[in-house]
Amino acid sequence: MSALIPRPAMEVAPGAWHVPGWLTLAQQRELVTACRAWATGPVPIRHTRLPRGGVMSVQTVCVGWHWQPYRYTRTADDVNGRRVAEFPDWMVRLGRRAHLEAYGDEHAARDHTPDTALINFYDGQARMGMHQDKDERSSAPVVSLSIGDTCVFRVGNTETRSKPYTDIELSSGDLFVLGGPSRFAFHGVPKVYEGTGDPATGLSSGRLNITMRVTGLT
Ligand SMILES: O=C(O)CCC(=O)C(=O)O
Repeated sequence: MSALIPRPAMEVAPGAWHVPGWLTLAQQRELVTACRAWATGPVPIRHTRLPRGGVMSVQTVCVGWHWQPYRYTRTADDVNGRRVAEFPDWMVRLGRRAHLEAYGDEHAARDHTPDTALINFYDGQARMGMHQDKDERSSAPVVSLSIGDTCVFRVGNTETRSKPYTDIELSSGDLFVLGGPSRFAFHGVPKVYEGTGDPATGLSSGRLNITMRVTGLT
């Protein structure tokens, strides 16, 4: 059996940290189980409709607050009108640990209180175009966890969707935190490498991404 060798965190852009292999296999399995339950209800996972009529290629389910383009609501008015699942305390603790891992600031990590998670499922064809996460009223960092297939994650700049940007690979168990000067940087997922995930995570195919955010809403 090979030992897991911790790899160092890397600052990909100012305030944007990549921590490869942050989640253990057991933690990934627990997250997959939780996400699978959320995907069935109270609000089922779905392809989000875009204001101009298109649909996103990823499927999304939310906890805490329901996201649709430009707004967060407690009820999923564009799906079945039901209130989304509560944001669990264990996820707040996970978000705080991720914050501490990225920035090493115990005080700031204790104050970090995510209240929503967007759970995205990518099949082999799904992609996410370059966008900014700016529907939150808070500039607290966005914590992102990846499970399953490896993808190319593109981290750009705060001004345009195009260059300069940096492409990295996010693999199963990786943590990525987008905060500080990069909090509102454009970012996206131009490619998923189908079939690269380990089914031992509980995900037999595809890629799961969980972003925990602070909405700043009450
Ligand atoms: O799937 C990812 O790694 C990124 C997801 C993302 O950009 C988002 O949910 O806003």
